[in-house]
Amino acid sequence: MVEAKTDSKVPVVDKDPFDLGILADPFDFHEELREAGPVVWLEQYRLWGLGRYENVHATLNDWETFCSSAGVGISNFRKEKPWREPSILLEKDPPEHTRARSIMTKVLSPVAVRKLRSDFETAAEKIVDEVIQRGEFDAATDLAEAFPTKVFPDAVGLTAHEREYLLRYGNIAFNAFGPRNSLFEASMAEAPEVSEWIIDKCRREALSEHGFGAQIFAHADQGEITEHEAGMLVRSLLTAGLDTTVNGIGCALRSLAANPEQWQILRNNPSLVRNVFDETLRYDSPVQTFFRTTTREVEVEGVKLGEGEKVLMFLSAANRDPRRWENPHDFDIQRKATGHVAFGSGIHGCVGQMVARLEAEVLLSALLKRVKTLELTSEPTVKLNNTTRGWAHIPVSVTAA
Ligand code: PQP
Repeated sequence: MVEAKTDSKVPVVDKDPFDLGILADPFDFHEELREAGPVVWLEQYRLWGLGRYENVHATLNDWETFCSSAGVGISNFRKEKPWREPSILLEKDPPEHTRARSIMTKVLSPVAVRKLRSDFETAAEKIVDEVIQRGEFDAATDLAEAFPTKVFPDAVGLTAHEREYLLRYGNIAFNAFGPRNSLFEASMAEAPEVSEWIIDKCRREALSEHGFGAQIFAHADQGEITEHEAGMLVRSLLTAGLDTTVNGIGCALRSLAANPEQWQILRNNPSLVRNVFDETLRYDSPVQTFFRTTTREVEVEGVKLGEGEKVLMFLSAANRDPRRWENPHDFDIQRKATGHVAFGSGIHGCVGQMVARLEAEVLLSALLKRVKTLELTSEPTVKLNNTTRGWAHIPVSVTAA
């Protein structure tokens, strides 16, 4: 526990950012946070919060002061035992991080990702054709879940696809970055069973000869990493690669269905499809928050932060900061949305973003080719998680083009 730091200058926010009601609809809370000040004291957890773009961006880009190796969730690994062996990518600082990162950069290179396109397109066309025949469907389960859970395990080289396990593991890992609330407890109850399954899938023998998994093990063969580290990087891929894209694609479909004029703009100009994804990530960021831990005493905007203290960065509040964005609460696929921090920034900036972008582009393009109108038939249902934002159900109807 951190000692009280309520400097009279520091705005205190009493609301719980991980309250289920706030997670379900966080936007008013984010506004409160940004307007309270550049640095706030979150009394509920006794740690620092950042909601403005400039400060979130600066913190992401100062890994020497705001480290990841004490965990990027609320738990401080220097004081509490992590729920699983820490990631050698996400939960490390240079120089260890640099070694893992350079391997992932190679494995997920533009050339490697480009090779996936035609398989992704075939899968997208099949899935989209099937839902269009039905006319009415659930865009969350039938598209946003169905597509990544088909193509991503193939790309990694998982031979047996138990999509349900992969989604459950992601849900556990992302809940585990948060506090011990009901979401955390429910997740942890199934962690032993699901973790056992995941660890088994991270073995060299469980992976096909082609795919990202085998590429990672090739670096172990070169002596750059150990066999165990290779398995840990496969675990990173499996943790990071599914829930994030499921939620990202779901948020894109929900935003388009809720804003039919944007769908029409996109139909008239399909080259906007990649921008749609950036605008989605800005507007409805699938990864809402990450933490850092201070490595030294540091002053931020006149506020003194002590050493070893947790800082909660609200990526999604930064992505709607009116100081950075015009009309931040409008979903506008024609705006310049790049520069958002939904993929992070700096040395931990999302190394898998090209795969995510490709998935979104291919699925939306397949839909765009075949669908004239996309409309909600009832209110979408939000999917609650301590870190991610997404939709459990998006009931829609479509008419064929
Ligand atoms: C959002 C790495 C990255 C990716 C890990 C790990 C877990 C999650 C993520 C989060 N992540 N995009 O375990 O190494």
